[in-house]
Amino acid sequence: MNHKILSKFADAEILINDNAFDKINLLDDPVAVSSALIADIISQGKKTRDLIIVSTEMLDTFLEKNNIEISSNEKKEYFSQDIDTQSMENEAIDKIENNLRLKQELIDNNSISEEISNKIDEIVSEIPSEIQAKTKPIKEVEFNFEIIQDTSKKSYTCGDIKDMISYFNNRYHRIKDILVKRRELKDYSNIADIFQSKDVVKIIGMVKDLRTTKNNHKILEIEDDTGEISVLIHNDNHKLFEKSEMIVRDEILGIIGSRKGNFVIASELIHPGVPRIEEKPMNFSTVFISDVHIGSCTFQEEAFNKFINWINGNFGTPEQVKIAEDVKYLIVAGDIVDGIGVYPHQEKELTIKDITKQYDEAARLFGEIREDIKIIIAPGNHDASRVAEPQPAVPEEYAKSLYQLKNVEFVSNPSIVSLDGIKTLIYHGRSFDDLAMTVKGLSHEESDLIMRELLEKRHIAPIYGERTPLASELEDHLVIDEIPDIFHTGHVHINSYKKYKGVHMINSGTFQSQTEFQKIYNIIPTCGEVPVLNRGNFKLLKFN
Ligand code: D5M
Ligand code: FE
Ligand code: ZN
Repeated sequence: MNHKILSKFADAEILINDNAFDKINLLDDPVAVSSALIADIISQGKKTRDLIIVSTEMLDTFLEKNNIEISSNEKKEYFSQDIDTQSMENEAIDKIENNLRLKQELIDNNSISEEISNKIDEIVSEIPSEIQAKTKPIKEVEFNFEIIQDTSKKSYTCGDIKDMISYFNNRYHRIKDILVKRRELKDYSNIADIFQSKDVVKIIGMVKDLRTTKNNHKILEIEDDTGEISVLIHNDNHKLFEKSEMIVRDEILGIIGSRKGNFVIASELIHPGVPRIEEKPMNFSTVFISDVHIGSCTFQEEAFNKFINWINGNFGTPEQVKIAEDVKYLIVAGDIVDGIGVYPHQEKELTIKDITKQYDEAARLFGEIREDIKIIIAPGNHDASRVAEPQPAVPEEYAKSLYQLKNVEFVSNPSIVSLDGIKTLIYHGRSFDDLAMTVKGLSHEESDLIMRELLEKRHIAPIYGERTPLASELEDHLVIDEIPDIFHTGHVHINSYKKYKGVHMINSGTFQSQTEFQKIYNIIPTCGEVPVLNRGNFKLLKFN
């Protein structure tokens, strides 16, 4: 009996002092009381790494609260079954009878059969009902988490020219499918057919090239399956000209205009666009971070530790602690570690110069986070995944220790996940560099404007062949087929938030202070500022 009680506490990672242990053994049902006491401690929010020692004082309070008295009756054995410790399943039972929280984890991980689940319930039900009734129920978190789109295992390209053709064809047709649903473009024509018509022409094409004439008009070279045509945007048409400033090479759009010889004079430019989406209720909180850069000299560990303490309910104002209690999901949009050899002479700026050790340190830090939060990790350009986008999930071979954390899910960059029905598009944000460089009015500081453009263009990285290396897959995985409820990005190291047509567009900043590289580009990071969607309301919590 004694070893059973001790192992109960040990399994729950709770210590018990000698006097309290002796006292428990004087009770009628020491095993049942131990189970109830452990359940009570856990239900009060014990964290895995909290050191809890049951003292006689604590035991007395518990006994008093539950009207349990010490009597000299014969001790009863509540767990009469002989547990076969050889069997893996029964070993699980042995643990679970002592730790309801562990049971929940196993259920969450789908690693528990119905039969075992029933057995556990049976064992738990043997705790006397009067004690059960007085014990607070353990917070059982039910996750309705789903990976809707992940490209980790879908990368088949061998880099052939054939792949390039099918890549662009796929991109064109997927976005065209969205455009043809636009009322204005229902009666569009193929480019090859417009030379017969004189009046209004409507075409859907990819921007092969664009330039500004010496008189400051804009010319787009537009291509579809059937041909090519030059489209002129006259600068007298101020509104249209302004809109055309946002157009980039390789995007797909609809054009309405009139044909003049071999030109189309545009009167309207139509993006695939974003229909307003209806807001869905969220009865939980989701936390968004990115660009932690663990292993870098400029990683702000102190701020990150404050963040961990907050999420675990141990730091912040009462209002902030209340938000922390609601947290169910934590999304990490890339650059978890600083990586190795990402830029020249990076080693001078690293505290950890080994990629596996960087992920070990990440596992240590993320492992501090309470286990009833699901952590979803996508890679960034500093992570150990291939750099070409779509980037497969952080590879297990470099991040074994991170993969050992039970509450972590690894997804590709970009990816789409459903958090209890809230569709979330996660993208690190490398293409922001290209858009900020190419488009007047777009900058790293205002990534919300860039996110809006990407949604309007329905593509994560519209410009092909610039700084963002794109893998020419047979299929274009970067097309935004469906509008998400949340669009979460990172990379620029500057927080931003905007709600656009009902979509929460969030850039989660960084935990890295300014690097030498960022000094040159005058990038001033917002460090340790963490966006949270608290039951649908945006909050920015500061840990800097
Ligand atoms: O990116 C950190 C910051 O540096 C972010 O603001 C983008 C900027 N950055 C990174 N690479 C480039 C290039 N090639 N051009 C311009 N700006 C860049 P990180 O991915 O964390 O290094
Ligand atoms: Fe970064
Ligand atoms: Zn980055």
